[in-house]
Amino acid sequence: MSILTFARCGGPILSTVAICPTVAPIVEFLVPPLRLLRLFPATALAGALLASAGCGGNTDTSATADELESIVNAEFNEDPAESDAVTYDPSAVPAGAPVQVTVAPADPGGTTYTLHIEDVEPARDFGAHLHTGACGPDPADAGPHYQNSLDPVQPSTDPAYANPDNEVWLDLTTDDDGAGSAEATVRWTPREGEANSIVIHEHHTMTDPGHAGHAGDRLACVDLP
Ligand SMILES: [Cu+2]
Repeated sequence: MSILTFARCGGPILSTVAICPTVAPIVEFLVPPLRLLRLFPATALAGALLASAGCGGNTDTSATADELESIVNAEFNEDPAESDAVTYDPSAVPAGAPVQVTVAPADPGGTTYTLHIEDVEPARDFGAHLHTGACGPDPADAGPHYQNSLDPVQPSTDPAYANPDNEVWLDLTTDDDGAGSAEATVRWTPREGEANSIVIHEHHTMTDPGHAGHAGDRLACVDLP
């Protein structure tokens, strides 16, 4: 079983589509969720989206509304006091662009994260990770990546620790309309209070020794509940 999946072609739950192609038509119908979210209650829609992703035996990355641990729907703002989502680079992540993050339990004992952004810079790569600190006025406020097994050497650039099994990586590539999605499932649950944000970075995450986990400048940040 692939425990980590990236959605590289847009759409909120493409990795699940890859697992169960029979739900693809449903998913494509539901793909612009943030536009629908302006019309429908967020939790109900996310539940519907995620529930629609469940398909027979491959339900390890799906969740119903009841199973969602948290969901954040926000619009980026240049002032972190005004929103749960802050942009540090409005040319790439404009103020007003919507973002959705969901967190859900995944069997056995794991966690599934999804990230969906819209109206950001089209047709480009972004990196994204789970970070320890809350978003603040300074991009550095979100602190380092959350690691399940903490690298004794910080900042961590050792692929033995800075990898998508030990951290949560949500790299994505936006489509021509500026929308993009990613999903990642890890086999663990973060320690209480130690994982507080998703940071969106300049480019996809590097994996080579000395650079592993790095994805360039911090462009934006989303606070988790
Ligand atoms: Cu990061």
